[in-house]
Amino acid sequence: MEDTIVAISTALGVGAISIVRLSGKDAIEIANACFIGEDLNKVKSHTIHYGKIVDKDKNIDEVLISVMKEPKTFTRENVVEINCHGGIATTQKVLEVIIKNGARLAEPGEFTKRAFLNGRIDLVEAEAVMDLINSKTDQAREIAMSQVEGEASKLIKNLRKDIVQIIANIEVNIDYPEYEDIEEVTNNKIIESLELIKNKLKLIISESKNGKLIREGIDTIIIGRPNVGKSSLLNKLINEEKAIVTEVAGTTRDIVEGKLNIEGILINIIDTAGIRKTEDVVEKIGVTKSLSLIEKASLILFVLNNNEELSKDDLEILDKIKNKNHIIIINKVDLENKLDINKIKGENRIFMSAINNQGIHDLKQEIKKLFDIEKINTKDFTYFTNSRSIAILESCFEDIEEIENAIKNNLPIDIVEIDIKKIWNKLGEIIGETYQEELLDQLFSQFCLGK
Ligand SMILES: Nc1nc2c(ncn2[C@@H]2O[C@H](COP(=O)(O)OP(=O)(O)OP(=O)(O)O)[C@@H](O)[C@H]2O)c(=O)[nH]1
Ligand SMILES: [Mg+2]
Repeated sequence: MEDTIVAISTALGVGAISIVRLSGKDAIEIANACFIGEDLNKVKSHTIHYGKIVDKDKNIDEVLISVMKEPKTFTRENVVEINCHGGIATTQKVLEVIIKNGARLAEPGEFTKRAFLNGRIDLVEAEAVMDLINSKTDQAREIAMSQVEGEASKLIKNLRKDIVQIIANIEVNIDYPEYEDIEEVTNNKIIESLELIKNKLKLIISESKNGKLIREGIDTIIIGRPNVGKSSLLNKLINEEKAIVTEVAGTTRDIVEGKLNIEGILINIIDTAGIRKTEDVVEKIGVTKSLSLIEKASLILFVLNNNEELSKDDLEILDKIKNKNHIIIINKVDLENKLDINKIKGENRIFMSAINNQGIHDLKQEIKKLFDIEKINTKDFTYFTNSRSIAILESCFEDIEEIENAIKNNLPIDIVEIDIKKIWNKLGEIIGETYQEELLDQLFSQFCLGK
């Protein structure tokens, strides 16, 4: 990290002000070399200065420069921020001049990567910086912010402390096996402590999954046979005539997407082609797409027509979705009942008449209940939102179960100890105490340039 990096840190486009940011040992010197105003090498840290950026004898822009000396900066290196006039040409030109004077163009996320490598933030906090930038709802922003502030990392640090405690107990007992039944006592104690850790993990995992929903939204798909009213339902939910509705079966052939917000939780909703056996080439592709989307969705809204008898197709779909989050919607209740409702097992049933706006409110309530949206909303936001952390937590949970079994099967305690240490290491990966270079590259490359 010897070199000094530079990037445009604001969005590229026309705006009142843009910021060109430098970080590194020579940041102040490089900025000073193309600045007319005060001698930046001599100014106090965390001060701001008016002057001009020049390219040899040519004035480029009138600017305000902030000088922040290490270590109290975002990267823990010398940081200079040049506030120049916005607009693509000026900002680019200032960047060019800085590069000419010896800085290197930063890679995406390199500022944050340096903050991590210099120990100012851990990996969870670094990832949360990205989440913060990408937040689309207030809830998402709050979760990200709590991670930036290190609340989530604290959970991991505490779990690691618990594990160290177990290891310490094992070692004491290995070193001083004074009592005959020491082994049994130790084993019971370890299992007890592991159970506690397992419960904590379980809670963090389930809350993290909810947190992920808040950040990314609940991917929801509307399925059902042709003409049951799927597109009508989509339109009512999003309050917009987005999907075409006609009395012709097979109207929707491709997917139609919409978004709605239930008490701050984003629902990404997809209307699909009605599922039926068809010879129409285009419709066939649509049907295949509908079926494949079932696998990926977090919530399935299965629409049936109250005015038609239950068909074999319906039963097939019901079977397909039985193990997934789903709500069964019996639409067209304004028409005569021909559907044998008793044949449909399952609790989540909503009676609806999309045409009369009946049942839409109930459906939203049901979604709220299914995903515990109320609970999500009133919680303090301390959990993990990225899949990487969640996957590691899940694998630690499984490891603990295996260790418990091993202990019950009388595996020697020193081997158990090694496995417990492995969990300690794995948890370290979440916060970046132990990491691999490739992981860092992959992670930070997802950042935007200049962050
Ligand atoms: N009576 C009555 N008609 C409805 C209701 N909901 C939808 N319809 C009508 O049913 C027909 C089909 O509605 P769509 O929303 O296009 O149905 P779809 O499931 O999207 O159909 P495909 O795209 O062909 O699969 C239209 O004529 C709607 O006006 C309802 O609650 N009651
Ligand atoms: Mg449709």
